Amino acid sequence: MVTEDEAMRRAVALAARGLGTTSPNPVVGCLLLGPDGTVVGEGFHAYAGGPHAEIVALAQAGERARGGTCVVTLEPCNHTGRTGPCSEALIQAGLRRVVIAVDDPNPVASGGAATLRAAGLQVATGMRRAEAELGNIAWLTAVRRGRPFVTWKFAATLDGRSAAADGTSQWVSSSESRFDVHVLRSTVDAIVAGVGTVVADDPQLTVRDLRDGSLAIKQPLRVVVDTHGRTPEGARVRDAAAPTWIVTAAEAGHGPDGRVDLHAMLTELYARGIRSVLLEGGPTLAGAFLAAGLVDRVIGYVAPKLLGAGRSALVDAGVGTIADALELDFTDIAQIGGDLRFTATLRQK
Ligand code: AOF
Ligand code: ZN
Repeated sequence: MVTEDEAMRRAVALAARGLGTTSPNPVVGCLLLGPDGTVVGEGFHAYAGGPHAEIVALAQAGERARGGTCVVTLEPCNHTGRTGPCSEALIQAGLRRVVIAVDDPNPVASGGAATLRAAGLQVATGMRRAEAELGNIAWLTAVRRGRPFVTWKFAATLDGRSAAADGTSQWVSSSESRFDVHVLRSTVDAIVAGVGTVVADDPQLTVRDLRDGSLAIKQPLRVVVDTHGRTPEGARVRDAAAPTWIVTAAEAGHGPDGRVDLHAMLTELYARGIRSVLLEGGPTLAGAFLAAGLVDRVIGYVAPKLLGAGRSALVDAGVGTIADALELDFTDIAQIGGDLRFTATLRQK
């Protein structure tokens, strides 16, 4: 026997197992409780085009779901897309009650709750909503805004420097932090860097196992923001390890500053199915994203070092006076090796 609240907690945890592989679809977790309150089926959405979480759980439960309760992190879909409507499948399976954490913001698929109610099922929404929202934050934000969810990631010393006065920047953060970044990369659809970083550091921008250097099977799209097309022919971002899009202003259009139009670039990425991007590398590019209001979350690795002189982690974010400072809320703080990792979300202006 589990309570519905406990079942939802487990559904949110199950959903997270799809992180990094479901785009352009959401992560979804589902538990089915039989009439006596025992778990008779569970499932999560593993990849776009694959069965939805509810269908996986129903297949497991079979007849045992009849008269029971479906506990699901996202409103069941109501449309025939790559698969059939989950609302109908739940009705056919004879469920009595459906508990939902978050309403579906996708206009194509929403309406499942209404369909279920019309068929006489009890529907309750909002259980553990905040937790489920956080678990699906990239997809939900992307669908609501029509552009990918943007995380700016940086590494810096305690005094906010990401390179020393002579330009050296390797190993600002610990090996544990660098490993953590590869885990972070594995959860996003694209990694974005500026051409300045590509020219200066020649990063590969792939997801690797740092113990043996082997490449992960699924690689995010590499995106280089390169106004004038300066990416060197032999740059490692051009290798065959992952797909790459080199975005020039000629292709994406010019923004107000004469450089690549970042709004247009993100809109195009969304159209290509990208729901989350990790913005890495380039204090100038990060400043441009922030100034344009295009950063949703910041993850900073702060090393217990001081440099005094050196390059700032961030250059001009369009803030000239303290009243205009960009404001954030910390959502997580962790110790990674000897470093601190903070996660913070930007307040909407
Ligand atoms: C999922 N997995 O478990 C649920 C989803 O592309 P389709 O046809 O698979 O439909 C995707 C939409 O279905 C998705 O954007 C979301 O609105 C809804 N629910 N999607 O991929 C799931 N429950
Ligand atoms: Zn569905």
